[in-house]
Amino acid sequence: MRMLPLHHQSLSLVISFCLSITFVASFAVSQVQATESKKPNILLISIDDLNDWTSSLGGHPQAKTPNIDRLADRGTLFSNAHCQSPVCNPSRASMLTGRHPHTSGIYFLSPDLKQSPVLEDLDTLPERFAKHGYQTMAAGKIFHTGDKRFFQEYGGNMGGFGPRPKEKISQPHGHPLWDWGAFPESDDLMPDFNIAQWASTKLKSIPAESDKPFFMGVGFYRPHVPMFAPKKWFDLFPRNQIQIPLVNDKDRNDLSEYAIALTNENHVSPEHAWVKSAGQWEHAVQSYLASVAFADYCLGIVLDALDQSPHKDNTIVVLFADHGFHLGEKQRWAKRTIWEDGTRVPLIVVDNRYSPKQISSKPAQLLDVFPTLLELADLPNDQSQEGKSLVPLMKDPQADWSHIALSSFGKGNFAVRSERYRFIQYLDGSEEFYDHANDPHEWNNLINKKKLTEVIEQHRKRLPANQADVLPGNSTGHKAYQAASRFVNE
Ligand SMILES: [Ca+2]
Ligand SMILES: [Ca+2]
Repeated sequence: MRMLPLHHQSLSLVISFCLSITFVASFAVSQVQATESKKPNILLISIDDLNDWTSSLGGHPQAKTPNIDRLADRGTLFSNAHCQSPVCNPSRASMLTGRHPHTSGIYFLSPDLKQSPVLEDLDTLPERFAKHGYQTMAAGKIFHTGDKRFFQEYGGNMGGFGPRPKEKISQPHGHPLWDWGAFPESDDLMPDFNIAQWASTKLKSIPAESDKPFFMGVGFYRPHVPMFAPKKWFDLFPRNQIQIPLVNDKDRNDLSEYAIALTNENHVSPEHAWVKSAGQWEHAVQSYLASVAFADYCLGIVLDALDQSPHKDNTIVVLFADHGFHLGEKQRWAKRTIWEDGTRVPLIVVDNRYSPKQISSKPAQLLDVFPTLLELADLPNDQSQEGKSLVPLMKDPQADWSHIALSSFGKGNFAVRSERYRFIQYLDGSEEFYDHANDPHEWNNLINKKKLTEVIEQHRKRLPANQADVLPGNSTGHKAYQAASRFVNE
């Protein structure tokens, strides 16, 4: 529910008291105009590779995220929000330009967004706000790379994925970033802690009477691998009490060879069989929970600073993660799937003009953030945006909502998420259909259920008719896509 803006209330008071005193009344009116012309500030916070393991989303019963939950309590939590792509680069490129991967051709970790002919001349989200008078600044990871191209001031990545020990702790082989365990000694050695300090200092130093509103990006790197955090964060989750995700050993029997190849072959993450046989499953889950708790702590530093700053009541806060993450679910690890574990993300929008403590289970997408912020900041509407403003769901979380969330992993591989169901179609023509009302783990592929034929067809109709070719690159996604292609009959 939208509340009456405060200045309207005070204006009525001023007018009723001072009706006969023209001088005072005209002074009050000019004050109101000054207030109205001041745009809300924007604080955009990203947490890299955070899946639904937050207390408010319930993805893991032991997750400890008091600050994410505190933020959710202040605004609208989109509990059925999904990325456009389960990989950093295409997810962020899509969200920050307002174009689907199948429009830009950026489906994987490369190329850079400026190498897409569709995206190269578009404003990114912070650039659009800068054009409308905002002072833009960021630290950490908002874009996949090269943030300083898009913000007027860039505080740096502060060391990105952070320090690493001389020898790997937990996974002796594989990609150098793929490791987990208690490291380093203290929080101040973690880049995210320094990013939070940077944001905290900035928020307190921008004066209330600043003539420009700000757009601040704060991008945290944990829980992205390496899943390292100081030991005190591990101590919150004793290893002998860790609950591992539920896995159904027969789950893969109803998947196509293509689906299995696409999600397993040529990936850099460890194989599930190795994690189990090495006795590392509980340790990896503990490391992820510790990394999430640490990232949440860093978020808390920023929220505390906002609350202590003069901008507390005039700042819209958006928190998002760029994609999901498997920790053994469906017998796999990491990102790069278009199942629920790969696409579901935290998405919270806080704007004090709307009711707090709202949860909407309508399908929302990261692509919706751009038009939502344009509307909340009262900037010109942009019809070319491919997402939809979520403001109607901030007014009424249960409003009629015909939109779906669309995720892809390479041309021809799409997931359609509605309020209840997930439909998947792969490049080889194979399909899956899951009913979240009865099957939250997506174990039972219902694609051949006769009584669901009609509802499946409604989802199939949401697939995009036109799909850009995959722009060339040599990323993990390109390699997995290539490996699976042998199962496609021309
Ligand atoms: Ca990511
Ligand atoms: Ca299954």
